[in-house]
Amino acid sequence: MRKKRVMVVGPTQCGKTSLVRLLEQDGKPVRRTPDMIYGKVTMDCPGSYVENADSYKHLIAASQDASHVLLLVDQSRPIDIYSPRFAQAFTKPVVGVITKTDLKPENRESCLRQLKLMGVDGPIFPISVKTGEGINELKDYLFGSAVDK
Ligand SMILES: Nc1nc2c(ncn2[C@@H]2O[C@H](COP(=O)(O)OP(=O)(O)OP(=O)(O)O)[C@@H](O)[C@H]2O)c(=O)[nH]1
Ligand SMILES: [Mg+2]
Repeated sequence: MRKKRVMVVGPTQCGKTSLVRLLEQDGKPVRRTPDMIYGKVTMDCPGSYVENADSYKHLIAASQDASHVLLLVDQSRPIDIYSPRFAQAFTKPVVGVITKTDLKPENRESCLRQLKLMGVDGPIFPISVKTGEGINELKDYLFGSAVDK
């Protein structure tokens, strides 16, 4: 059986690659992703896939190789981009992630509302790669507590 990866999904510039770097712990520089990037433990999806409903089928197909699907919402710019109940299209466990929690705390409620509208009924992790908030909690959830931090 192929190894399953954590699939990281979210709009352009929401913080996907920044999160992937922390999950991979490989120290590679952040770069724009024109297409899916397969890391050792992650799949970094292009933002355009969630910005265009015609691409949802690619996300759903790619999620067959996923252990979890992380759906990211950017607290600094909580644009309403996902279709209602989008999360329910996946057969893998879906995890809501609110990114950039060091910015615009006043947007937290609208991010939570958005995740509920998307049909995320699994856990929700507020994270910041700047302050480190929520990163260890997310890693524990995804990989268990044995992982290096
Ligand atoms: N303040 C703050 N900025 C962040 C955080 N996470 C990411 N950023 C910034 O947000 C910008 C986009 O981050 P990326 O990780 O490249 O986002 P992405 O979703 O991979 O972007 P695309 O691949 O272009 O769709 C960068 O300037 C990051 O430094 C965070 O937790 N806090
Ligand atoms: Mg990226």
